[in-house]
Amino acid sequence: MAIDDRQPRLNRRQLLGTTAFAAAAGAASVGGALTLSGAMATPARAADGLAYEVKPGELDEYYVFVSGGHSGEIRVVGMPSMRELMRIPVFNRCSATGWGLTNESRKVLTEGLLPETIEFLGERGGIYLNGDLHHPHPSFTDGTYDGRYLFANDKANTRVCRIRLDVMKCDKIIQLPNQHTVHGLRVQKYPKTGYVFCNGEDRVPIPNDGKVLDDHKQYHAIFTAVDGETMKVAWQISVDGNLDNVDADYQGKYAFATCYNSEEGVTLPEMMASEQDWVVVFDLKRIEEAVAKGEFKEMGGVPVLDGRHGSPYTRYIPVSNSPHGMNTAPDGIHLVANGKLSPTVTVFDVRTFDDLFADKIKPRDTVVAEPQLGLGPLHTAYDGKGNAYTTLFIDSQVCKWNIEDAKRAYKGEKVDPIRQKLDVQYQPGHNHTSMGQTKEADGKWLISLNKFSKDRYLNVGPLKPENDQLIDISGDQMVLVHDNPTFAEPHDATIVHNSKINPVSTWNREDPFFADAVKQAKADKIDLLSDSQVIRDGNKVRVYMTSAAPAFGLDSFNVREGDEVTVYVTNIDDVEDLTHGFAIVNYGINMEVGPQATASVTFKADRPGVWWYYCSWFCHAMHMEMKGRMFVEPKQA
Ligand code: CUK
Ligand code: CUA
Repeated sequence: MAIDDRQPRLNRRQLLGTTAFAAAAGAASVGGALTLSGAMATPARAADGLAYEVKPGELDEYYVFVSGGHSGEIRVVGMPSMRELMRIPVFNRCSATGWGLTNESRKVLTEGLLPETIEFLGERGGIYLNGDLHHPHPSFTDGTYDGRYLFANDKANTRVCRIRLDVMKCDKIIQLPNQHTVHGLRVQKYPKTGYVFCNGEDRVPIPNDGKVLDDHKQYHAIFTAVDGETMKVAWQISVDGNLDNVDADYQGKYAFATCYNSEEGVTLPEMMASEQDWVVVFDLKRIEEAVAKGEFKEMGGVPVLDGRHGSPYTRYIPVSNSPHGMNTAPDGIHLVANGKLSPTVTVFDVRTFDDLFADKIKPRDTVVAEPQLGLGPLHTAYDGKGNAYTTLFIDSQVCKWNIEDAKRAYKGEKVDPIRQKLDVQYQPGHNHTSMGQTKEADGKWLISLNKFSKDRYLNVGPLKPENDQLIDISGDQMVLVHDNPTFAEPHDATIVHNSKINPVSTWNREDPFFADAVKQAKADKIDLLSDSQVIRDGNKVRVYMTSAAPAFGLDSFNVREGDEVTVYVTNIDDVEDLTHGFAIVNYGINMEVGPQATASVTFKADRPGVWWYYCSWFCHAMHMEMKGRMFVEPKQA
């Protein structure tokens, strides 16, 4: 094979690089003599910076879990290629996978709803059709990702979800009582997750049953700690003001949230009236002790403490009006509240919080820096080398600044903490660094999640995509290397090294995800891996069938008009990437059946006639022929 000009050449740095092995692999790549794995290849570089082009067949170094905003889903993206690898439906419905249609997904979507919501949703088919997913965050053990779970919030319907990272499916959704919206969500980093911290943003009466309407003095905002293992509310605490974003320390002692609307107003001018808002700090030990001693009010079935001003469980630290992002640095010491309406960010030292709760110091004594960065600071990320990267929404820039220099400037020294400002396109919200939300921040990559793309892409009509930009931060200067259009709407993301995540390729037959189906089959004396059979149980009919490329276990089955039919399809192919589907024409049914999985769907056979069912996931040369007929016998007149 001739040397392709587009192939990377060996440069000096690579030849002098880390190991002789890597250099040899690079040479082989240029010669084309070997097929190389992603880890060994030498992709394209920005000037002398990091490799960012990932060639066909190569693997990315990082997973990025990106929020889907008001699309309600999570997206899994490979970085640095920024290729979208997968979508995980959560609060939305998904036509391809049957999320929201299958019995397995409907159980996840309904079992954690509040009783009054179940009643409210009755006439809408029992599930919410929308969600607004902002903050996806993986579980931690000892300050870094452990690859078990990913948690995220639904701002629209006050829910918290958990995604299992072994199968990349959502397995739990709960709705929080007493609270109205969940906005900020972060998890406990130490000793492990542990708690999932959920900020209640809007203030409402508790209970919110119509007895109190416009009297907003009787409204409350609630902060919730969910137990990430059981997905139950551990405790709640009421606070003053509207909670915005939250983070936790690396010591397992404190959580802290930005708060706006200290005025507790209900209109925009009222909310912005005062010059100052605050960061509220929660003392987890004191709260746990109070819960253990029963010093709470039970409301909506969960323990609720009073954390408003004067409470032993909280402290309020004044900061400029309407702060937004709250970000703990990987040094385990510093945390930053981002000013939004103020051009500053406020830096705290968590080591002062013990004294703050002991009333030995004043709230503002916890502040160690407050650099002025530019207009609209929203969120801050870190490189693990002492630098911070703050998005400036109004300026459309990322500002790189040094934490130690900011502290020196705060003490009165003449130093400028700002290292560089880089234009981004346009109006960035969150930004993220590789492993930057863990103690293993590696200082290689930054992504800027921009709210507007404007002229960066071909025009697709009035609704434009968002723009996620990849920035190399490995050198002294930030270098923009890639634009990536995205659909509504990445608010937040987490960048996880691929060594932390180990998904399976085929389902385990013992998986709890379809345990109900397995249990029912057992009761019906059906072996799901071999039997295809129809069981009639009054007007309930259970249709069991296998699927093995390219045939279902049943060419046809009969039911009667008016029957409640449940179809269980078990994919007995034990082959990686061999997913089948099951769709019934004109019955509005489709579902994914992964290798070794069972999926089920229940519907009313209320249309007599012949209805073809077919495999919807391309599985075989004879995929088109993978089909059968459902005969629905008409009711006798
Ligand atoms: S929020 Cu969207 S830009 Cu919901 Cu994390 Cu700041
Ligand atoms: Cu089975 Cu397509």
